[in-house]
Amino acid sequence: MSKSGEIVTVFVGQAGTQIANACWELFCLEHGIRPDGFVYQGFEVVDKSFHTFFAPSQIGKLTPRTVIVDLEPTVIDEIRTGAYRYLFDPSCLITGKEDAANNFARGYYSIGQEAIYLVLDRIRKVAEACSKLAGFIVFRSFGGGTGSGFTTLLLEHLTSDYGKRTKLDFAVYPAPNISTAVVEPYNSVLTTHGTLDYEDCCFVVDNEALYDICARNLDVTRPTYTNLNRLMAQVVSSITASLRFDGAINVNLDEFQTNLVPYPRIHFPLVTYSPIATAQRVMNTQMSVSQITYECFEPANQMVKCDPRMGGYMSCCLLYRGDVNPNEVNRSIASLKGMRSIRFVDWSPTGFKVGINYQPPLTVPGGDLGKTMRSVVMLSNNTAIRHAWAKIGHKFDLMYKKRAFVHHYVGEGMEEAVFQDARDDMAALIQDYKEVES
Ligand SMILES: Nc1nc2c(ncn2[C@@H]2O[C@H](COP(=O)(O)OP(=O)(O)OP(=O)(O)O)[C@@H](O)[C@H]2O)c(=O)[nH]1
Ligand SMILES: [Mg+2]
Repeated sequence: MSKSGEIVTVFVGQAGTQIANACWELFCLEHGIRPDGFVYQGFEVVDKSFHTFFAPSQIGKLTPRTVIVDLEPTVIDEIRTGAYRYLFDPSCLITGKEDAANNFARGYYSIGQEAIYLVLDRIRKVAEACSKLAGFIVFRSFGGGTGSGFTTLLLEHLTSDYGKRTKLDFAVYPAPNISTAVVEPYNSVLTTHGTLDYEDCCFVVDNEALYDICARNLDVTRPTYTNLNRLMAQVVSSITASLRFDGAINVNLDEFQTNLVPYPRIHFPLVTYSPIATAQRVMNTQMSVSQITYECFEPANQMVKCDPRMGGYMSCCLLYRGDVNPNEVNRSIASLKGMRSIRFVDWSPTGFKVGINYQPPLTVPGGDLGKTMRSVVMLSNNTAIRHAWAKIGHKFDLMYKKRAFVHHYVGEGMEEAVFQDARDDMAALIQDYKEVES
């Protein structure tokens, strides 16, 4: 995505909507914007880069360039009555009457088909208000019927309507301990198959990983979605910081993508964020550049549970924020390169790509994260992520062997053959990863 272009964000389903709450809360804070869309008095706006995410009106009201959609009303109704109700353009909060009932086929075929043209129309309105649309970022769960099915339908349409404009995807990977439906493995495999050719890059975030990080690093014993989403918003903020802030070594997302995606299908970078610590711990620990960089290679800090030492790195991007000295970054990387646990695949040089944004990260009042002077998000393409696909494929197989729950999908207009096609595609994806590894 080019730095000057605007980004239209689309949040889909319950997970998408609730992640929207956390993201816009944080973005508003970072850019000095009040919940009603006006800039805080006394906040001096020097850098207008954030107009990529917010559309300014003539009287100075800033409106997110966003569309939030759910096939049922209750989750979005909370925005309509909540503290941020004046922030959004009401016509961009779209709800239907009936959800997809955890069923990909309802989100993609029956219920989804009824809603898609209205949603595309609203997205068109937001896109036409951009001077130079760079692309779209979509947020959703893999497991929900709307998140999986409707997003698949949407990405297909966005591809045919907007051609080669960049499409990024933040997707919540289902975790058994907090997942809400037994059919989530079906939905996940169906949507991965359905969107593989229609998105440029997909950042997978595993709810179980978020949950464990909240419990372990942030002393939240029983994390709620709000805890998980705020952590996720922090990650999203760091990844998109270069699009919203001017900065010195401010490499744009386009360049990162070029480095991160060696083949079109191998587009699922592993995300790691550091530091993730409470205010208490932040006060007592020195979070140096080398320390936070090193922590990115700690598997427990990853947003997807898999062991990078079981695979090979194809590329590695480090996006820093705050008080970060480029020389220190170079020194940290040099010492990492000597470590045996960090193995690159044979055909890829041990290239690290670095971006630095001098605005320090912010944290929301009442949140779990302690405020730090600096932070880093690492995006690495590591072949070990195939184990996450294998895990979900295995769960799919257990149910599909018995044809369990299949009739719900067929009843909504899906042909049974789609199950096998989707599963085969996932097997092919895993095979693709194996091939690039050796
Ligand atoms: N991180 C996170 N995960 C969520 C949130 N809400 C739901 N999930 C996860 O998303 C999956 C369920 O999908 P939802 O997003 O609720 O479903 P939906 O897209 O609204 O689809 P339907 O309700 O089936 O129409 C489960 O794996 C949940 O654990 C949330 O706010 N944050
Ligand atoms: Mg729902």
